Formats: sequence, structure tokens, C-alpha cells
Amino acid sequence: MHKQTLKQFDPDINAAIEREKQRQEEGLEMIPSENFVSPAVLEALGSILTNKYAEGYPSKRYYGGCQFIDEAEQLAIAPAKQLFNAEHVNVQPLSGAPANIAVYFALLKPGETVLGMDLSHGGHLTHGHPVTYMAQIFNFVRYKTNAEGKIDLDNLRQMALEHKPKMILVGYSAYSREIEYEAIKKIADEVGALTMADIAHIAGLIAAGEMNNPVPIFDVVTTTTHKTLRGPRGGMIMCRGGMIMCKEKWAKQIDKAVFPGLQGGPHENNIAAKAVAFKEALEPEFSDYARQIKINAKVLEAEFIKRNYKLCFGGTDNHLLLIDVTNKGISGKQAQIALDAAGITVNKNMVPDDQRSPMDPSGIRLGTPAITTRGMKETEMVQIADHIDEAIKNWQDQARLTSVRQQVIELTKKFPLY
Ligand code: DSN
Repeated sequence: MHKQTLKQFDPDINAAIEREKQRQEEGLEMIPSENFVSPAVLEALGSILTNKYAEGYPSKRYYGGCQFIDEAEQLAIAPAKQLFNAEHVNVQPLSGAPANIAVYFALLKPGETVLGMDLSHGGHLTHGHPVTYMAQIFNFVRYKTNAEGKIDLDNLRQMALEHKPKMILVGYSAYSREIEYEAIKKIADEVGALTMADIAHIAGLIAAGEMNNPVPIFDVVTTTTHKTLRGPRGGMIMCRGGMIMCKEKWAKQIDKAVFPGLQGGPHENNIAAKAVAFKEALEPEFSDYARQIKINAKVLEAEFIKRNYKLCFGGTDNHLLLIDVTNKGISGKQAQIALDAAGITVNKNMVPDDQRSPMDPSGIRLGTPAITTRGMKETEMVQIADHIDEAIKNWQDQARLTSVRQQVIELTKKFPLY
């Protein structure tokens, strides 16, 4: 049967992969939700586990021949529990969006109200943005950050008292500050709301003890596994379970919502790769890595402030920076395009209460997880801030952008990817 290599059978796809590999090697990957997995994670991801159907959960499958799949799935669940101090973990969500959707269906009835962060203030599409189907099913009400860039807890409490939500949802994709889970839980308890945190962006930082952990505090926590956690593309749900009856019911409800409620057969090659990534995250080196992500982000913060950039939320406590670039006479889209030409990958992004459109917003979002994986530290951050500044200042000058690109290639050569 299958005898040909990828290159022999499909040279076009092979070439696309090789070109993307070169792009990753030669560029500075600064989209804060991206990272580079280890060769071990890649190996598990590309393994023969992709051949197997295993609908159900370990030891309760609808298919025969699942004994080794069960082992692999348990090998993902155990370190995940350890990393986050979780009582119950579901590692089957295909990614963050299905994880969030499964939780909504597990814990809410159609029409019930959820308080979630406004997208332009750092929230996420799947937290009830009007363009999503979830917004047609549940009643999402949006809270915002205050003028200092903090989550406005007084306003959140007022909104909770007014709207009586069934759930308060925190966790953000463009918000750069720490989250006070205890204070938010107190508000939720006051109005009898459930608490959900989506820690997709900061899961690796939480696992390493570099940011507050909502898992022991909140009712349910979702995450992706491929951002700061540096695993394969996928999702995960954590909640309390075990001893307390009603909480155990949630664990069951959540499992049922993932399968059969929302998904079919789990992607077991992906789950095995999650297991590898979680094992890696338990190693002491991962703590050093997570600490360096934050140090690098702080250096960038200082360098951009020095260069008169406008940092949303007043700066960063995590891995990302949201920068309003309009004071530099450029839009977020123009900045993204210029930086692309300079070999620096970021994404255009809305800033709080942005008056521009999502396709051409005022800001750019950038982060340090991927460049930190390459081994870059404080010295390189200063250099990178210079490159970004030069590209933004000279966004209409192709020769200058090409010159920055050459400098970026020289820099990345010193930090090979694989
Ligand atoms: N798309 C991810 C991000 O870039 O933040 C979130 O889902």
C-alpha cells in the first residue's frame, strides 16, 4: 500500500510546507497565540493514532481496539490535572471554540444570560460576539475595562446585579493584565452566577505558576493547548469533580456536552501530543520558559513606552502587548502589512472602544511566547523593538522594510527553530 513519501506523491503540498517552514525559520513570530511545538509533540501528532476511532471516554468506548488509545488519553489527563490542580479534565475538545461551546451547552439553557468581556477590550469571539451562533442562543451581555485598563470590578458588580447572569465569563485574547479571580468569584456568588474562565492565552503561564490560577476557584475553566502551553492545536476543559455530588454532575454534564453533544470521535493523535506537551510543561525548564516570556514582554513594554507607543491597558502582566499605533500615523492593518514585509508577524487588532473597523483597526497585538521558545532574551527584545519601530516609521518605504527584513534574518539565524 502507501509507498510514496509526501514529496513524491504531492510535491505541491510538500513545497508549501517547506516554504512555511522557511517563513517560520526566518521570521519573528510575534502573534501572541502562536508557538513552536517540540519535535516530540510533532512526532505524536503525526503518529498512527490518527487512524483510530475512539468515540466515548477511557474504558467506556463505542469501538473495539481502544486499549492503547485509553492509555494515551489517561496519559494526557493525569499531567493536565497536576499542572492546573484540576479535579476533572476533558482533553477531547478539538480546540478552544468547541470547548467553550460545550461548556455553554453543559451549564446553560437557551436564553440564559452570560456576562462576558467586550471584544474590543480583549474578549474573544466565542464569548458571545454578535456574529457567532452562540449569541443567537444565549444572551451575552458585555462588560469592559476602565480608563486605567483594568477590569472594572465595580461596574461588573453593578452589571451582575442588574442582569442577574447565569454565568460570569472571564479570560481574554487581547487583554494583557492579571485577572483577580477571587474578586470576580465573590461577585458571582453574590448574584448566584456560575464562573467560567477561558485561559487559552495564558495557560502556560498559569501552569508554571507565573499567573493566577482560576481552576481551584472557578466552576469551569477552558483552554486551548497550543498557545503559551506550547502543545498541539487543541482544547481542554477543567472543572471540579470527585467528592462533591453537584460538582461531579458538572463533570458528567461537561463530558456529555463534548461527546456526544458536540463532537464525534476524538482526535487521539492530538490527545497523545497534548500528553507530551503537558509532560514537558511539568519539567523545570518550562517554568524558566514561562518566566522568560513575561520578562521579554516587560522589556518590550519598556522599549515601546520609550519610543512613545500607546500601550492599551497601560502595559502588560502577561505575554502580550496591545498597541494603538494610530499616533504613529498608521493603522493596525498598515502596521501588520509593513511588519510582514520586514519579516515580523503580528496581527492587527481592535483597541478598547475602537472607532475603526475590525478589518482595519487601530492596533496591533504582539507577544513573546514563540520568540522565547527560540531562546531569545532581553537583548534580543531591545533589538526587536527597534526593528518594529523602524518598520512602522518607514511603512511606505519598501527599501527600508527590506533592510529590516535582512536584519531579522540575521537575528533568527542565531536561534534555529528545530
Ligand atoms: N485566534 C486566537 C488568538 O489569536 O487569540 C484566539 O482564539
